[in-house]
Amino acid sequence: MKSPLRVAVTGAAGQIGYSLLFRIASGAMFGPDQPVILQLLEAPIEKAIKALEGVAMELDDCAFPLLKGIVQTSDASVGFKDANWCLLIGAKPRGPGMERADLLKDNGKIFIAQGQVIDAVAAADARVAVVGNPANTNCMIAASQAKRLPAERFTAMVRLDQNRAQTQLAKKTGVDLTAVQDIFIYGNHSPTMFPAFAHAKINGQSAPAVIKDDAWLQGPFCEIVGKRGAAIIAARGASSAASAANALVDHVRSLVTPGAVHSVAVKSEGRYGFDANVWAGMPVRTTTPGSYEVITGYEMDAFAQSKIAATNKELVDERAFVADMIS
Ligand code: NAX
Repeated sequence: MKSPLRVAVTGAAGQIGYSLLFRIASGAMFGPDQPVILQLLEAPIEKAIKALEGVAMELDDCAFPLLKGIVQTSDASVGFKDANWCLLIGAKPRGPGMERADLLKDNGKIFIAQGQVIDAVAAADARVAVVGNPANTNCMIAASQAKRLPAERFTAMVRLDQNRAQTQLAKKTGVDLTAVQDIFIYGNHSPTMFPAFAHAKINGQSAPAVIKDDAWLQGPFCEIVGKRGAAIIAARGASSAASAANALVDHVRSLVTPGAVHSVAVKSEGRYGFDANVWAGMPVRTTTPGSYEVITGYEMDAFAQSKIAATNKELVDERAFVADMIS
């Protein structure tokens, strides 16, 4: 039997946490032969701590053979201790009338503190995946605090956007979902992100050649994917939770599966028109478990370049809002 992986999850009693933890414990994230210890971190709020107790009781009641321990804490130095994976979901939501700059700064404080503690106490091979919004910039902030862990270990999730785009292309063409490949998300996890449809394949053929409707691809397709989160809030009265948890399972599973090709927000080295040192969604190929290389060489036409310029501008603006915190 392999030794257990320690998986730290922040915001563990939140709605994404509630959909996620049971799947990690069942083996969906790290495989059916990989035991795990869940280290659950919540905000030091009585209601959240109490809710976390209930979640831990339910995890116990599932009798998952792979679940070898549960830590419940509101102390980051306990939650991240020796963690191999740190899944950062907990974040401050945008309140009524709150300015974007204030949201960025409030979350900046959380991610600076967590970045420092992770760097100090997590395992030598620790990997960090950020979901809490604004995910790309929160990830950049956490990574900025790391002196021991390399920046490539810090990724943010754009997989939900990739999954949404894949499904929309399959629905449009009436093919099975698995016939749609190589649809990658560039940029910010926000309505500005760009699903690069020109490189997607449907049954091995170029997606635009199969769909024969560039106006739909450039307009409604990009809009449906970009505004899907808002559409779910409008319909459900709450933000995406199960699909976000599922996307995080996919994000990590793909990152530990050599050869997997998928969209991840990673530190930009200036490729595809992104400023260096913003965290931007782009296609990666997993090399060894937990490590990846950016797939280079996709040609961007004028439309793609303009979309990337817009999402890059948003990332650069977000970075400017928090520059004084991370310098
Ligand atoms: P919830 O409000 O249900 O849960 C968040 C939990 O985090 C709460 O239990 C809260 O007590 C906890 N928390 C807050 N600050 C904390 C801290 N400093 N340390 C530990 N725990 C803390 O939100 P939920 O629906 O679970 O969403 C969580 C985050 O994911 C939000 O920021 C949300 O915007 C973001 N999302 C990101 C997505 C993505 O694709 N990157 C998609 C889904 C989701 O919108």
